Amino acid sequence: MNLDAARALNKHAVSQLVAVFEDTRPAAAAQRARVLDELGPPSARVIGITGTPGAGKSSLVARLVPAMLADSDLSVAVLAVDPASHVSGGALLGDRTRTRFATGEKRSYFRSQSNAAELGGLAPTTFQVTRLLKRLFDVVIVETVGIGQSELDIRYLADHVYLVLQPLGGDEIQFLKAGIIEIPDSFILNKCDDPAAGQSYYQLRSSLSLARPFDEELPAIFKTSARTGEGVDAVAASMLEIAPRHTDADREQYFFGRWVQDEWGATGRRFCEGRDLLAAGFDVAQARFGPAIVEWLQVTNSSRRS
Ligand SMILES: Nc1nc2c(ncn2[C@@H]2O[C@H](COP(=O)(O)OP(=O)(O)O)[C@@H](O)[C@H]2O)c(=O)[nH]1
Ligand SMILES: [Mg+2]
Repeated sequence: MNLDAARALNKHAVSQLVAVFEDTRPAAAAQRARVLDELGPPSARVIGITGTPGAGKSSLVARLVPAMLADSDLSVAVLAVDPASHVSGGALLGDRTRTRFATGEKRSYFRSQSNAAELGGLAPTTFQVTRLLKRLFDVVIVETVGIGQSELDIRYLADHVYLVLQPLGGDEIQFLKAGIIEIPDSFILNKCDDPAAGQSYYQLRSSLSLARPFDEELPAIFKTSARTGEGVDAVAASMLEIAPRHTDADREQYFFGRWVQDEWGATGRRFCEGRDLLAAGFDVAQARFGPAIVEWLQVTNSSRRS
């Protein structure tokens, strides 16, 4: 495990570390704790890019990263969480972003994850990998389809969430249904090279004021074309100014709860009640959870029998 090479953003060294953060075996938790300890506190902002498949997220990210690199001396990592199909579509969509990256550029890094376990949203290890990338890069972009529970996940994961929409030939209702209500912090109307984009922009604005009647200010709506590059610089500039939203402790609390739910269900939630499991840190809590809950169940069962 070469931490110095990873700190210097050597792609192979970074990928080796990423594998440790994607490793779901209990033993990996202790290794993660050591790596995080060595790397020190995170400093990156996490940017979420969500939207239905086909809206143009990957194409946009492939344009945004070079724009951010050109406008700053920051480093940027992209974590693309592809919809389930590891057989066909997913990997290809990831490759679309990858191939448009200048692969020789040291300051950028691309990784894709498939989220076979869930419909849309984040892969179970997405949070883990961002914990690492936030300590190596200045900006971490997470591309994901956002549906249901995962929309809340991305809000906890990211300091700012952009929802990418494409022009819809239709009315305000379609934008309302496209999930514009609460989660996104900003909107990107992509494919503005499409003649329908002008009308869609006004419909999106009016659906937003309908959906958020209590907001003092409507969130930003950017207009872009990943095809022509129009509007990309404005989005990139806004991304470089994002402020932190959650503390790492809040994030760990939230994603620990998600992990317990996924792995142990209702029994796990009950075991957590009234226990400060995170006091010893996220990774230690994860490593100890299995043995601790088994012991608790044994004690509970034997006291019930006696
Ligand atoms: N006309 C037009 N097509 C676009 C634009 N951005 C993406 N596309 C196309 O839309 C399709 C889906 O793009 P992709 O980036 O994979 O979308 P994702 O599923 O949201 O990541 C591809 O065929 C792209 O070439 C755009 O700004 N204008
Ligand atoms: Mg994509």
